[in-house]
Amino acid sequence: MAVFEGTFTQTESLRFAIVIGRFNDLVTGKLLEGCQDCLKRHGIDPDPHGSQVDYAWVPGCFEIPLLARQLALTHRYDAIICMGAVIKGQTPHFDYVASEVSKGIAAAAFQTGVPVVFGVLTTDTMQQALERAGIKSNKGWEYAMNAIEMASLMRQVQTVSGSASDNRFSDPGHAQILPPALETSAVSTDTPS
Ligand code: INI
Repeated sequence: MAVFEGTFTQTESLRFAIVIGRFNDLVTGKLLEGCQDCLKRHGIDPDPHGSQVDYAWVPGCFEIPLLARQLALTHRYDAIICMGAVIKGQTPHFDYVASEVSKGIAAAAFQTGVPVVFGVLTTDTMQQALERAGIKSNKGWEYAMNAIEMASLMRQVQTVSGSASDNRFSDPGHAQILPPALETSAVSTDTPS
């Protein structure tokens, strides 16, 4: 009946928020540069004084989900890009932070109906993190691509499901339930065989 696929054109009306951890900012600063470069090359103005991208710096990855959810609840953004770097140390601290940030980012997306990109590096060493933040490749670029694709895809699905406000919550009190798009099958599919 239909194939929904995000595109990377017609980006001039898209709006994004970027949530980024200061912890390991040698790495996260580079991820941000890669992300901004990708946005720019796809016609999105990354200037914080412009109208397309807002930024929120948080102390570390543990704080990312709270900001991501809060920003998503404003419904000003087509997608939220979260970036951070969790690097293994001598203690189990890494596991707690990595576990909470991954679960929290997934929850923020499900609870709000807004795409939230998981742009958090989890590595054993600083070297591995740097390799993924510009030395070999820059994952920040990939995270921006994911955000553009999801933003475009969600707009298409929202158009088909009636109105763009269908799966947008303005009341944080409703934030614990799934967005309508996930509760009802808003996009009909063929009867399963
Ligand atoms: N935060 C990170 O973003 N990366 C890490 O590697 C990290 N480690 O390993 O400790 C880290 N810790 C800080 C944490 O995210 C919180 O900011 C802190 O616990 C205060 O809540």
